[in-house]
Amino acid sequence: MSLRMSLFFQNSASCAVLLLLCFGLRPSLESDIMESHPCYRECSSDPSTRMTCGYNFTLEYFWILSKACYDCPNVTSDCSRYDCIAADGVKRAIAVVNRIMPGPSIRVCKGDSIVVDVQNGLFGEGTAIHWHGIHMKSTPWMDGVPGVTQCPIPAGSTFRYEFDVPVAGTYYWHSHAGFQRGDGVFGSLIVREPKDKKLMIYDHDLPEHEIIIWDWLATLSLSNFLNHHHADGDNKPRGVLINGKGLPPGFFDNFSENETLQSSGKPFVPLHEVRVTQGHSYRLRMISNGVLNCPLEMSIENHTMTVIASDGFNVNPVDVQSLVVYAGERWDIVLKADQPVSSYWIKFRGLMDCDDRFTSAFQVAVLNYKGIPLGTMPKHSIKNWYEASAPSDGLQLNPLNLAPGIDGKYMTAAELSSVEDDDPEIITQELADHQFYISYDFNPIDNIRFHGPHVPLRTVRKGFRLYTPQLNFISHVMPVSPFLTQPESMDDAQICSESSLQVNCTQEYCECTHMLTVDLNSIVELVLVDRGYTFDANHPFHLHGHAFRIVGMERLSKTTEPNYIKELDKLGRIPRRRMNAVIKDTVTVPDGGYTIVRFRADNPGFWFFHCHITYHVEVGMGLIFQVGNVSDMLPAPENFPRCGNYIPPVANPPIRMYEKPQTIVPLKNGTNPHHPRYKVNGQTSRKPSTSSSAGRKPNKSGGDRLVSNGSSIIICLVLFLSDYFTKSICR
Ligand SMILES: [Cu+2]
Repeated sequence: MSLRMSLFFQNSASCAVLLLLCFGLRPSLESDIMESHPCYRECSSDPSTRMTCGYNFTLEYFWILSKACYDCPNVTSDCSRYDCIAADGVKRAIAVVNRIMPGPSIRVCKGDSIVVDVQNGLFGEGTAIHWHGIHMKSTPWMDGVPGVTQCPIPAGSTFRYEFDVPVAGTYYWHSHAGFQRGDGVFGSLIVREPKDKKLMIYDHDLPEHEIIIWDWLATLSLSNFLNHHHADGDNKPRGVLINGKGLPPGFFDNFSENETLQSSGKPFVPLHEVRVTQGHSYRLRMISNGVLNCPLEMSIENHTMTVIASDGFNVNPVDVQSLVVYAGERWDIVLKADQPVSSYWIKFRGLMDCDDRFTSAFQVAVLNYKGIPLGTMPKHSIKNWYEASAPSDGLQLNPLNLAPGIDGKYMTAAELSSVEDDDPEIITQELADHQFYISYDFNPIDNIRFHGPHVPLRTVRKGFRLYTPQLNFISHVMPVSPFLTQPESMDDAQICSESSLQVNCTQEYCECTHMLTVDLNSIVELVLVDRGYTFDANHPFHLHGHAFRIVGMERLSKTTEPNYIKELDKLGRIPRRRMNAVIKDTVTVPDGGYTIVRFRADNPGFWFFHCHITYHVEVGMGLIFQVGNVSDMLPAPENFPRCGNYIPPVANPPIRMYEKPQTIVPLKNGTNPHHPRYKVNGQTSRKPSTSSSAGRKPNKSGGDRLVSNGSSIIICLVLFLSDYFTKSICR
């Protein structure tokens, strides 16, 4: 293309953007705006071209279909207005950055520096941003984990993140505080490198082909979490979003058999559209911001996908028909536009808590070839979870709860081959320097946070029973002061691990700051065991500060125990992969099986390791790795924000009133007066209600005795007298 031609096209694009702006509309793709950042450019190997790339993030609570959306989705163009977040067209509260969802994309070149000023505009709530997959080797205090690498950024204040990106790959950023990630605080972070035309098996690597997928609730996550953990609310995602767009759950419920998306005339928010030119090939960068237990099975109608990288590390390309993506994973795929010019569905089907036993959550995006008008959709509709399934005859990568070895139909992540150089010691060393068995399940234990002495697990009905996901029967609690930047505040009494605890945590609830310590530069092996007794959940584990090699994966049975695996290992029956083991930073474990990972602990600091399901990590399904001694770690910058408890000594010991502990030990199943036994499904004998249980306390014998106290007597007296006088006066 001549320079004049290219300028013409650039100017045409600018004119189009200008016209849209005149009408208060955003360009059709968010990427059209973000592409204008000077750091999104052709990458060069010349070090002098490195840039420092600046971004401003403003966090705030916001609303789907706010007034900025005018008449969206009835007027489709209104959905593209500035500040309009339309999502799937279902109103709810959200937390977002710069009033877009996903938040701003960061697109830079390998070797650049990134500076992000995060302004916390959330109401009275702290935050921190984690740069998922970036190892922060020279700036460990920028990892963005409150309590581990920094203090929460207080509401109203601004924190500047500054770090380098020495390794190219597909990453993403997200809030690591509370449930903000699930409510919209996340975005892509893509580090490109100079094109090596000999190695490239695709023609284009475009911003519009970054695709973030996640499961979506009907309300703010916190509200849903509280209902699930303190009452009988469920924890099932209602829907799925693709780059923040999608059809609402139940959209097709009243459709007749022949009715389609187009023929119905029913308004909906425009779907995410991937555009390609026939004969060209494209790198799609898939990012999962998975929130709850909802792995997503992805497939593209009539197209084979070639998987070339995961979590930022290249693999020997594999052709697959479908791919299962777990929370926190990234997958890079080459899509060849080798089909007739037309419109095709990109299908996402929810598994586990999103499957047809629960919410049947699914979503679609559109693949449109050039020549097909923008906004066109395939003539047939994908109307339900079953129609969103992947073709059954092709290879599926990263399947749910399956072991390696099912040739031709399934391929686990462990069976991929890395094309990165091997670290000889990680691969060939027979025994790692440190080996940790990390097993987990949902434990039926009286977690004092949700099953305190007044509502022990065994006394409440099924819908109210909450089983606790723990690592080695320990619930991790974040330190109040970050270990990395305030190591002097570390309180040994709060730190524990399986080996240091003196109590039987299988019987008693154990919570502490769960920490494992390893020597700097040692080889660490983690044997992750999903014991698999309670629920068929799936827990994707993410390691900060390092990537690991997957050297083993197996499903032994429906359930398993770490001791059994240890015995098998002694007998030499737990093999480790020696060559080309795939490198990742997020991995899942088959239920009733194990995944073994190895990494070189070469990044001194404190690094979080955790399940990437928000509800699980927030109740303690994580732990901290201390890599090296504190003296090995880089000191945080001067004036780095500090935090912690303020409990100064007082001159005279304060006198406090403590509640008398309740003895409810003799309570039998179903005899808790707050939760009398009753059947669900319309056969209710007596539902617990706030009014009937108010004023009742369990007595020592476990009976259901009405107790009065002084205040209730006074209230009754006031009501009686006011009633008496009202009636007297009115008569
Ligand atoms: Cu989990």
